[in-house]
Amino acid sequence: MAEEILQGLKDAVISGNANKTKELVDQALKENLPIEKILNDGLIAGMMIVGVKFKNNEFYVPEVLIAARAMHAGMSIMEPHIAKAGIKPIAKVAIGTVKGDLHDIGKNLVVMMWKGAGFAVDDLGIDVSSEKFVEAVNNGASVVGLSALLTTTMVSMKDVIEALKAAGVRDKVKIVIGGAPVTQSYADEIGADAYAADAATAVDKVKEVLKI
Ligand code: B1M
Repeated sequence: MAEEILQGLKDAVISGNANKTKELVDQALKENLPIEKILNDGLIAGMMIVGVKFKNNEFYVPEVLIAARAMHAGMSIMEPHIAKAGIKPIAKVAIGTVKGDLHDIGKNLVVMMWKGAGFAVDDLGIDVSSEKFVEAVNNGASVVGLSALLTTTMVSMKDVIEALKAAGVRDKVKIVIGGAPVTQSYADEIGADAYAADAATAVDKVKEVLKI
């Protein structure tokens, strides 16, 4: 019975069926399934498969957005139970589109994937100044994600790294960068800890830099 509910939950997230997701979360709670199991083997497991399908071009942006909506629907029921159970997120991470850049579709996909993987995400939004990234680290983010879509704004990524150094917090945080014009060699050049080509890979990279 438990396995059936969890498999159904995974499938509901993958197919983006928000109503079914809510229904199955309710059922799982009624059956007293452990909160961590509902999260890890149901909702998060579903979102991880969405990430793999996205990476393999089996899913495109709309499917990911619909799956994330289903995941959110399930999470809204789970949140009070997670708080009561005292389950802590894997890590606190922050992300923003760098100064001067207003593109947020890719950044939002990374937010969804990171949330889907169990991270607490501080979404700083678009056109984010270096100071705001420093503030996020001072507020406990152990990873900072930087997104840029313009060749003219990707240079701000270097400014963020310099600002983190100047504030004396560079060694407290790992930096993951991404966005259409960004490359691994650019990450190496500016001293970022990792580059991710897509939102699903961004999950792998955070786990890699945090060694989890
Ligand atoms: Co803009 N735009 N845009 N635009 N826009 C591009 C990026 C452009 C390539 C179009 C073109 O000329 N062919 C071009 C950039 C050229 C360049 O610099 N090389 C461009 C330009 C020039 C501009 C303006 C300057 C246009 C103007 O006003 N003259 C202007 C700049 C505004 C500003 O930012 N200051 C501008 C404005 C806009 C809109 C506001 C109209 C709109 C943005 C709406 C929004 O985001 N809410 C827009 C859009 C939609 C685009 C295109 C069409 C689509 C971008 C997108 O959302 N892609 C884009 C052309 C294109 O790509 N075909 C274009 C889908 C998204 C899922 O992909 O963001 O790459 P992407 O994210 C991917 C990966 O890159 C990665 O994961 C995502 C998915 O897996 N990723 C990360 C992203 N961030 C990551 C972070 C990570 C890891 C992975 O870790 C932290």
